[in-house]
Amino acid sequence: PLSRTELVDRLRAALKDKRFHHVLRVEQTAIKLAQANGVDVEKASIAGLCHDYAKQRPDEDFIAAIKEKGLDPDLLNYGNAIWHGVVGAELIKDELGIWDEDILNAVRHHTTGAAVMSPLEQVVYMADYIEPGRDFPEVVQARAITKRDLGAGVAYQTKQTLEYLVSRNSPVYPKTIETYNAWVPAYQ
Ligand code: DGI
Ligand code: FE
Ligand code: FE
Ligand code: FE
Repeated sequence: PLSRTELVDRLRAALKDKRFHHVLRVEQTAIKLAQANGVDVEKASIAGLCHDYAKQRPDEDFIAAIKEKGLDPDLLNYGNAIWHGVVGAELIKDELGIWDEDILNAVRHHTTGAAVMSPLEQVVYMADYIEPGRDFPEVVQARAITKRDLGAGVAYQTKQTLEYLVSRNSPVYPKTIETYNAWVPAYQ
């Protein structure tokens, strides 16, 4: 397997500077959330570093991977926002040699969440949302809630994201709605 230094070099090469620095902040935030929640810190580091590995790939790469790997054809109705996690995990497996399914699921679900998420998946989902470079108004509350209760943070982000998508008339990927139904009513 690649060392952390080798992984960082691969991320630096794959991403523009701004995105690369986001990834480093997500890693550090994921490590802290992992320590606070009894999650494997090395897996949190790897997943945090890799979660946006595919973000700057051309659409053709994702379309080819969806077809070649027999992924859900409904994915073709979405775009980079959904593909870079779900399809990006396949590219990470092939190109970075990361085979750990918990890490790959954390990448797959970092944008949409999922009805069932392991503690590592929750850590990466929240680290991406609350890393110190994020500055939308709700992030202050998101950080406080997540520090108190990781699952409550998942519910908070899921509700905010759905409200944001609906307010912009954006298409909602079905998994995002599944995440809402599984997490938000439970935390009322
Ligand atoms: O890759 P990042 O910018 O670090 O963060 P992310 O992977 O969480 O992506 C966030 C974007 O994804 C944000 O603009 C909202 C969008 N998004 C999340 N869920 C959905 C979605 N977009 C669509 N169309 N449908 C969704 O269900
Ligand atoms: Fe992302
Ligand atoms: Fe996110
Ligand atoms: Fe991200």
